[in-house]
Amino acid sequence: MSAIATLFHHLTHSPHAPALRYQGQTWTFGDLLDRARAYAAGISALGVGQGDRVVCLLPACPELVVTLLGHYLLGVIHVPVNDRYGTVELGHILRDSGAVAVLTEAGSGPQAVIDALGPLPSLRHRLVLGEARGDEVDLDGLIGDARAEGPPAPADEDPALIIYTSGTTGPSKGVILSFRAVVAGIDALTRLWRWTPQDRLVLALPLFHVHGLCIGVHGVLLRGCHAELLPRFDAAEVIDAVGGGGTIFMGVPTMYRRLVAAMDAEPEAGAILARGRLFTSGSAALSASLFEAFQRHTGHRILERYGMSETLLTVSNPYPPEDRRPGTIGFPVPGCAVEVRGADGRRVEPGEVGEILIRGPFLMSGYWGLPGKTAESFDAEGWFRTGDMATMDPDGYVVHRGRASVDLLKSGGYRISAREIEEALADDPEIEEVAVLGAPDPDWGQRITAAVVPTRSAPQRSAEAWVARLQARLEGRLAAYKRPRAVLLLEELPRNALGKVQKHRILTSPPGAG
Ligand code: MCA
Ligand code: AMP
Repeated sequence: MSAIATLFHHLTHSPHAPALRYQGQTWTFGDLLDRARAYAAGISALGVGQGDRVVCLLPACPELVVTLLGHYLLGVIHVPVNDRYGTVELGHILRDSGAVAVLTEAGSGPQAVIDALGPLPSLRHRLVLGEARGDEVDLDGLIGDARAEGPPAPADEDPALIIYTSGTTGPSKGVILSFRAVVAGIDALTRLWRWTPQDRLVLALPLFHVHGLCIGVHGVLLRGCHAELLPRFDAAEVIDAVGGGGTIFMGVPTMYRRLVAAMDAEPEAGAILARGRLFTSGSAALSASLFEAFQRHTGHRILERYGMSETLLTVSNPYPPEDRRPGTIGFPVPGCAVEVRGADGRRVEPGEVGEILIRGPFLMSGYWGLPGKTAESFDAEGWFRTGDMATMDPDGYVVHRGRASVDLLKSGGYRISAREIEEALADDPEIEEVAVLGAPDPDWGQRITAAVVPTRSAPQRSAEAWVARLQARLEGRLAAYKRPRAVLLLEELPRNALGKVQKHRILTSPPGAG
């Protein structure tokens, strides 16, 4: 069966089964498919077709899933984007992807950001959920009586999604994920985790990254289960949703920390979460102490796994709870090959640090419009270089040991390019030099920190006043979670003999700290 047919199996064969619950309303697989076909007919009539890119800035809601499925029916490439992005991030993505249409909610932040960007060469249609203005197209009006019936079904190797993600250099890159990759990767993972049609997923993750969109939405489609969709993460709402019958929850460590804090405050919440079946964590490292605190409250051993936009989910702890080992990411997911290799290309011995390399059907097709960067990210044998460092326990469990580059940060589970922030700060006339780094933080994993060398003529300011200045200068340009929360004032940046900034020295022994 083709990848698209596999993905649409429950949509076409289980039309009466519930697929989503959102704000008290249930959407069956049949409802989603019916609306998706109508949406596909609507955008087709606007001239949007196979291979075109449509940027989706809708918040997590059923219409987001409808538009995703409508795009899949036509072979239109769905480009999910963080709805908190500012002009720098969104301007880049709209231009780089050459999107012909963009989806936003009426009156939302992204709508204002796009207004501020002005006309873009490729963008022909602004589709709006809610009341349309001027030449915008109202999504409900577009979803008319016509139904897309028989457009050419996308081939397995056709791109399904382009997911923009941060790199170590400059602006974000579009990761192209084919139908084959998404279906193979999520099918393998959700089988490993024993999802069944009886499961109800409590989905409180953003739907513009692999974690929420690929595992969450595609997992529901592939396994025929049912998601309680929450517009955003809130510990109390997650606890209520598990109390109401939710069986699976997936989160980033920051979310688990908040759940533990809620249970510390109200221990009955632990008994409610105990009713769930499976709790998974990923996107950033889960500490063993957080694993233990969650187990103490709920009896559940969180299943930690590892993934990446470019590779989908490739390493996971085993399903049997007693085999889930805290502080590790587990074993290769069936169907893909994972190796940890040293700089000399040899597989590491237990305890030795090396880079995680991945090969197999879950890998991206490449970076959008960047054949050179795509080629650089694979070695001569076709292994994808993740840039993640790891060791292996003697019995094969993989332990994540951080990133090779100090320029790629993780905060709240979001991947962040230090360079993107440095470039956005470079036009500050009162900054001589700036380096952005991630300071360890118990809540966010890493706290975005700017090491600033002020110009000689800059007025004297405290570090707090600098934080306020940087925040204000980046407002509207970069998403809030990328704006520095701390500033270290330095007289100069530490450099090596070749003049390269040595970021690792800034947090440990900043030279001339003022
Ligand atoms: C938000 N705030 C922050 C940060 N984020 N402060 C410091 N560091 C941060 N990282 C601030 C906001 O500016 C705001 O401050 C206040 O916290 C509340 O902001 P809000 O956005 O509402 O935060 P939140 O809703 O509490 O967000 C926390 C969160 C969120 C729910 C954990 O970060 C989240 O959804 N993360 C998931 C990311 C994710 O899905 N990653 C997957 C990619 P003020 O009040 O002052 O304005 S990784 C992936 O896909 C791979 C394949 C994988 O392995 O999974
Ligand atoms: P993204 O491309 O946004 O999906 O982020 C991928 C990155 O998240 C990986 O390269 C890792 O650095 C990090 N990551 C994902 N899962 C884990 C995990 N379980 N432990 C540590 N880091 C993780």
